Amino acid sequence: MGKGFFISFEGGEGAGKTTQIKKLAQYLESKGHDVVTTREPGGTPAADALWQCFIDQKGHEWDVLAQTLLVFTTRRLHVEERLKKDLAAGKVIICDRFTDSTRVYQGIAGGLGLERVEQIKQMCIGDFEPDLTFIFDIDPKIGLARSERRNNGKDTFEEKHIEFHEMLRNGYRDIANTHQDRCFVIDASQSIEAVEEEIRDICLKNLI
Ligand code: T5A
Repeated sequence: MGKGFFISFEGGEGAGKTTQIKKLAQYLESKGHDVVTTREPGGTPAADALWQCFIDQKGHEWDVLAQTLLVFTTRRLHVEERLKKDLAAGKVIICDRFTDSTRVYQGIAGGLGLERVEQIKQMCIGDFEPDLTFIFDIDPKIGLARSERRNNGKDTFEEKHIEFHEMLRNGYRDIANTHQDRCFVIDASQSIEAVEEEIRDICLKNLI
């Protein structure tokens, strides 16, 4: 049993995270790593069910503090019931979104403020952070168009005005600057193959 490694993927809507998570998981498995993939909000049956409550309220938006408390409730369950155990078992965890999503969606674009997010975070999961974070940077118009083509519809945050999505993009760039020790900004407008290669290179230098 050794200490594992925790990788998170972050970015605005339709940036290509899910696509690349599958590819990276396969690649790392081929190199002999014990890999688990997961996502937030959710990651355990109870956390998934709690997030589904929020999704089901479409049309009656929760205020930003309620959203933040909800995502940190689901995150605490995810960390305590799953992620800490996987790390203790020496696994490589690849997670689609983590606390940086809350910093950006609720703290910055949602207006709650980063200080409030950090206070709630400390209370719920302490200093638990990824070892490595990929931030997918893309013009939101391109990301939203990708999501729409795939979904045939918009979800809760996708239907927000374009300025909201620009705030997300700038927020993620700020997070990358503040957390340079773990964050790598990826140009997500490149081809799927080019993004894949860039991510592998960074993993080779930082993990393998
Ligand atoms: N949220 C989440 C909060 O508000 N606070 C929080 O704390 C957390 C954790 C989650 C929502 O919850 C919010 C943020 C989100 O709004 P979600 O459905 O998981 O909702 O949303 P996303 O994470 O944005 O998932 P998406 O599936 O929309 O985006 P992905 O995963 O970034 O994109 P992906 O890989 O599915 O690709 C989208 C399409 O583009 C194509 C793919 O084939 C696919 O069709 N594609 C490319 N096309 C061209 N070139 C490339 N390089 C491409 N890469 C992918």
